[in-house]
Amino acid sequence: MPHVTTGTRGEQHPPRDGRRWGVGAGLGLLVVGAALGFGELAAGLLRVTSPVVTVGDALVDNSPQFLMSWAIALFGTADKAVLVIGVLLVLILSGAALGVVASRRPVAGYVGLGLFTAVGLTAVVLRRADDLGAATAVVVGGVAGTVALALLLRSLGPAPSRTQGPGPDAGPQSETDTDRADEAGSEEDTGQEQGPRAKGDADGVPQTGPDAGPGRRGFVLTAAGVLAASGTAGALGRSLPSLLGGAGSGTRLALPAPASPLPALPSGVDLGVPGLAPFTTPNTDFYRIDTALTVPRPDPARWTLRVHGMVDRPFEIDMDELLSRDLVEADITLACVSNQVGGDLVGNTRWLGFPLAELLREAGVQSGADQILSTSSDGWTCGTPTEVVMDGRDALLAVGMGGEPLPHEHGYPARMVVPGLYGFVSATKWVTDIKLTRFADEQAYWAQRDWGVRAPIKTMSRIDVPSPLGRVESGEVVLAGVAWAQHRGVAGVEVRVDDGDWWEAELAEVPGIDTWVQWVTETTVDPGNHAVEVRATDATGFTQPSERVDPIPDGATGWHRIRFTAT
Ligand SMILES: Nc1nc2c(c(=O)[nH]1)N[C@H]1C(S)=C(S)[C@@H](COP(=O)(O)O)O[C@H]1N2
Ligand SMILES: [Mo]
Repeated sequence: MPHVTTGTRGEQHPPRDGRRWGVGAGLGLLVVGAALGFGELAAGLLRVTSPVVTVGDALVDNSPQFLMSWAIALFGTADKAVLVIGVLLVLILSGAALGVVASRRPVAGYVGLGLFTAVGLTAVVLRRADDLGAATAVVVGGVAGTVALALLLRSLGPAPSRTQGPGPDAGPQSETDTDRADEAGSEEDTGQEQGPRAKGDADGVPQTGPDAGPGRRGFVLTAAGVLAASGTAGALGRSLPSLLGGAGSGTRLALPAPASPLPALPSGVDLGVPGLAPFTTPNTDFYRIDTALTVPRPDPARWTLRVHGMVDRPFEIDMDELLSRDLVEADITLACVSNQVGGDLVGNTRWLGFPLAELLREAGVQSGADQILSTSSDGWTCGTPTEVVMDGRDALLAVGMGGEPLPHEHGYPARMVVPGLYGFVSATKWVTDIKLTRFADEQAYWAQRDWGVRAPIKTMSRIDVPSPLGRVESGEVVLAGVAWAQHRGVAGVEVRVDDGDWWEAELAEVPGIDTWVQWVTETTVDPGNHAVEVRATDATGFTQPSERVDPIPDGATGWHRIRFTAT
């Protein structure tokens, strides 16, 4: 590749301020890109969580409670996308700042990169995520960023305020690469430790002789080389897990038929009212709530569940053995404690799994072990009252949902489901560990964050039709919705319009007491604005209170009220 020294360098040194800022910011972004790209590649090769995700996960784990509830309330299932965008914005801004500073004071750039690396390593420690491998990925990213910074700075030539090279005090980590790259007078030396990108980058560095600041052309070429190398590394890292097969690859479990299948759902479960939530929530529409930034993908071939703690016979069970057991089916409506009155963090389906109580009986639960502390493959923990799981209800170690293996988002290859308890105290997805312990001795993830400890699902009802603020024709109007009181059953649903008298809605059929029930009724309204309210009474005779209570710590209460307009 021919490299020509242009005669225009004079006007570039020093370039105008705005321009220099722009170049600095661009340089910083390239450096951050190199760190991320190669961090991603290392994570892919080592099959560990990528540095960005580790940092995001650590943020999720350690963000204050109010921020988490706020994010869930405001963004619902999109809270993760918002967090990722936030992390990227911070990276872009700090990367640009790092570049601007580094193009004037290189040492500061290396120190900045060291800080980036330190943040990543802190996140690894906080997450205790795949420890050594994840840390290695962070360090590889830091080294790549350092090398990129050195190459880019050198291609820029001496900075105006830079009277000497960065010298031996360059940056707290990966000194070797940095110093070598910076002190080296020739491309051959810098290329030495750069692995796959050595060629591209070396090519990008113009050979303009010892005294010539390589200038704009050199910078552009180096920048292009760095960009190409980082992009390739990042893309490769992202696609490696599926290329290498195994965990996360396309192969899905083939589920056996249930040993004791449930009869088909009664046809009367669905009233077929347009706009009303279907009795069975399709898997693709099922709400998703968890703390995982990237969906964990444990390999079913290597999956095991360990049952231990206060038990007489601790054991471990793998997927082959689990699937060879007599599996049962159960219709259960799952609900999230964060669901607001009228919210949609609730769904119903038919689950396939092995009774949790039987597993625990095999292990022999010792007296006093009042908590089942379950842990997911990504380290989330959940505390479930032992007596609830053992009381005869259909608490499952589930492998199937809606006639299919669990979708990855919903806990593949195995999760817990306990009818009557909010998900955060019962429904561990990607579960790999069950420890019998005492509530007094150990606290699960959300309990540590001031949420409830024993959290039965509260009796609740929701209006789906008309839609909130919807328009309908005056005259006969259909009102419909769902109500739930898992493991107690819904005895009745009452409705009132414009604060008038309550009347009983008609209930659809249900397969049991663990699911929600559809309700429907009709009324006549004049043109104008109207309000509908609903309240359910469960089979214990308890009627939903009107008092509005926030989801934290153990579930919202209040009557769902919507407004609509009749024309
Ligand atoms: N591993 C793991 N399992 C988890 C969670 C989590 O954050 N991590 N969240 C729980 C919560 S709060 C709820 S409401 C349910 C939601 O299950 P779903 O996403 O399948 O609807 O999963 C539970 N299981
Ligand atoms: Mo939840």
